Amino acid sequence: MTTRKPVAGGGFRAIAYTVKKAREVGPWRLWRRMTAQNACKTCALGMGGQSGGMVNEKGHFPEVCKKSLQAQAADMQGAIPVDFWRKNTLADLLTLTPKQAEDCGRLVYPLMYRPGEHGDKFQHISWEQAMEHWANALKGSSPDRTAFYSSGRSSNEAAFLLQSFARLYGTNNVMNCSYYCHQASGVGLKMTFGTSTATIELDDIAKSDLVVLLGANPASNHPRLMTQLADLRRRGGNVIVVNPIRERGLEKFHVPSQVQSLLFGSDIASQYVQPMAGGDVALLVGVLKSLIDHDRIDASFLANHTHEWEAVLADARAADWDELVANSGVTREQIERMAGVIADANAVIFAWAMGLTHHASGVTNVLALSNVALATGNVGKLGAGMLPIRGHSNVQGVGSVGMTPMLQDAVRQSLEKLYGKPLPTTAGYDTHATLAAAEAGNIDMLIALGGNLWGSNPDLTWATRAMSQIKTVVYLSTKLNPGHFHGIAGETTIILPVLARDEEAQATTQESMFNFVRLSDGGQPNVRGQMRAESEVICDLANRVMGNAPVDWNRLRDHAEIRKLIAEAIPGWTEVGKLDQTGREFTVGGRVFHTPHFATSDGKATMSRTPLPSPNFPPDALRLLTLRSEGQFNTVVYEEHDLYRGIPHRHCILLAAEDALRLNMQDGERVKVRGEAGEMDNIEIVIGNIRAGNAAMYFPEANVLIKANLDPLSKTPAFKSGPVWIAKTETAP
Ligand SMILES: Nc1nc2c(c(=O)[nH]1)N[C@H]1C(S)=C(S)[C@@H](COP(=O)(O)OP(=O)(O)OC[C@H]3O[C@@H](n4cnc5c(=O)[nH]c(N)nc54)[C@H](O)[C@@H]3O)O[C@H]1N2
Ligand SMILES: Nc1nc2c(c(=O)[nH]1)N[C@H]1C(S)=C(S)[C@@H](COP(=O)(O)OP(=O)(O)OC[C@H]3O[C@@H](n4cnc5c(=O)[nH]c(N)nc54)[C@H](O)[C@@H]3O)O[C@H]1N2
Ligand SMILES: [Mo]
Repeated sequence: MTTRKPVAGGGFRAIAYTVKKAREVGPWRLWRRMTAQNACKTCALGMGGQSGGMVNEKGHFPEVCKKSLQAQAADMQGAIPVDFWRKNTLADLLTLTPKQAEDCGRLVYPLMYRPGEHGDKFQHISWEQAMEHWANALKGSSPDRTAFYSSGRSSNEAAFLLQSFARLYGTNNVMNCSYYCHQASGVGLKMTFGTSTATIELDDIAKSDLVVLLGANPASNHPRLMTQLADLRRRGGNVIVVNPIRERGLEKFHVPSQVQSLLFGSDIASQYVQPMAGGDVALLVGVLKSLIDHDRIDASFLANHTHEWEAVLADARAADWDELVANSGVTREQIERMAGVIADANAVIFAWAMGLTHHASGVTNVLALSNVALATGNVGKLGAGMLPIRGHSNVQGVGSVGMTPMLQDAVRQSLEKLYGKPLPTTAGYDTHATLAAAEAGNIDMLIALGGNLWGSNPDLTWATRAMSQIKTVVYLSTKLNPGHFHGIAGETTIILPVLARDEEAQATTQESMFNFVRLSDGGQPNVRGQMRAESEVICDLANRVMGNAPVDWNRLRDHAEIRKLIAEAIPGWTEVGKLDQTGREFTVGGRVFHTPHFATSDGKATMSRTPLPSPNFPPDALRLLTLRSEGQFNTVVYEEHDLYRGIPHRHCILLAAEDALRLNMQDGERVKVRGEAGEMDNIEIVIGNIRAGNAAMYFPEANVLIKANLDPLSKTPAFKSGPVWIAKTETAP
């Protein structure tokens, strides 16, 4: 179906979709999977766990959204047919779109591909062959030429095991998808508060009277958060949305579990600010300037609980309004109105996602936001604080348990004690640096625990080239994506079929974006095959490579044993060691601040100066935001159209009417879009409500267009401000 009219978020369409999916995979089976005691597998809001599926951290039921159903139903698909691999050469597989790859079904046995062999096709191999090949390759590889990647869908147990194995093997080349996601938030928050995650818990939202939501589209990506925002408006609070696109679901949302809201919709934004992409630093400095001008700064909070406030306020005072307005693309009046609403509120939560992090100024954005929060005394009290809206369901946990390049000293020392062996202290490659090292011929083996490392990269031509320089790539995956075919190794590519967390025989844990650790019971797969638990595969590998030393890897096949190690090694996680006895889920210690005493040596927060991003941008280019539709989960595409934005298919570019007029282009016209890394032809123009000067296209397809312009502090690529040029297409549609 196609529609060109944006519709409000949520509502009956979400319910109709539920019914459709239930029919496809069996209503009873789907219901059982949805209500089992497992954490939801999509976003990091943290549904499910011991209180049962579809229950939030405060015990509220039913909490369900379309994409959690989508993901569940997709994992319940049948197996990829046996003759699929016999029929298709690599060249055939390279033509699959993300949706076609996803729709192939579940991976059920190990596969191997070596260029040119077996008619250039993937071969079905046994687990024994796969593991032996992998272990031998690792034994022959050198640790500094080996890299480990993890997405955020895996369990804490699997991630902890894999990073432990990597360190003991001798490398810090350990990274996760966060480097392409919220790393800028982690770095900015750590610089300011000494911790790198949300400073609030879920309950705080109910105690706030203003949420400032920047660069996030929770109507699509975190629908359960919309219930909280709708409730906040209903109790008389405010929501300020800062986003270059007028996302319809952030104006009005139909909460499916509330009758009144389902029928008539709930208002969300009370003020909608549309900056230029990358204009947030200037906007936030403007807010600070206005607060100073109107004497609305909490001076005693700054003096008692922060460092460096004098320099930050002096910069804002000295900033020039004309420059702030030009750089942000927002009028002074709008900025001052926003500042006034923040100043009038009692308890403000500042929430953000990729619209702030996916820029070369990603960390600066987070610092500028933290400055506004501190200047108004809105951190370290009930109902107020910082909320990075995390992506994958367990991306925060994967990072917490150490799936990051260099470990904190304390964690490394604890692990050294536990394993009785010194661990590497080198910097290790982050995600982009791994690909760059691969391109330079410096990586022999890459191990990917889930995800689609290839498709997540900017400049996909470069990513393909980089991955082809690696000798062996091993993927542990549930389903196919184009990364398995484009991210092919020079010598051997192995795909190992694994169980999703909620199909594993043993319980696992996950951490939500509110620092809440869930216990998931596991369950059974819906499809027959040779899939194994991720932890089992890692223990098997470790055993083959290292034998029984320095730990008994066979003992660690028991998840309760892994949890004991996590409890000892990871600060704030002692409770995870008791989880098997008590079943009591918990909030990680030392992260939530309800008093202004932060995790720094003297308890004070540190403000940072935030220079405005350089206005050097090709004057004839548009700023391209690459984003998600409601019908995809990252590189996994479930539906081709974007219902909420009224965009009929994925080969579209969203443009403002005045840009289209200036370029002499019409709605529906097919054009060529050129970026710094490549071009896409036959792209349909959709005219919509986006701030003039910006354009939007879908990730991952648009990754062929953009070059990696990295944030120097977090190494996050600027996925949301690459220059693009549009030209009339020569080929007729
Ligand atoms: N349905 C669904 N849910 C998901 C995902 C998914 O793919 N699909 N992915 C998961 C993951 S891993 C993540 S990280 C999150 C992502 O969640 P989001 O960050 O919400 O997703 P995006 O679509 O990348 O973009 C967010 C918004 O930022 C705005 N934006 C872009 N540039 C700027 C800017 O310069 N300034 C401001 N203020 N706004 C800007 C865009 O217009 C868009 O509305 O969602 C998670 N949940
Ligand atoms: N241009 C542009 N690029 C971006 C972004 C953007 O907004 N714009 N967003 C970035 C962001 S925020 C992120 S997080 C990354 C996404 O980075 P990734 O996390 O690497 O990618 P995903 O698409 O989520 O990975 C999907 C694959 O994970 C596997 N999988 C799913 N479930 C499981 C499981 O339970 N276990 C295992 N082992 N495998 C599983 C399946 O094979 C599936 O195809 O992309 C980044 N890239
Ligand atoms: Mo993400």
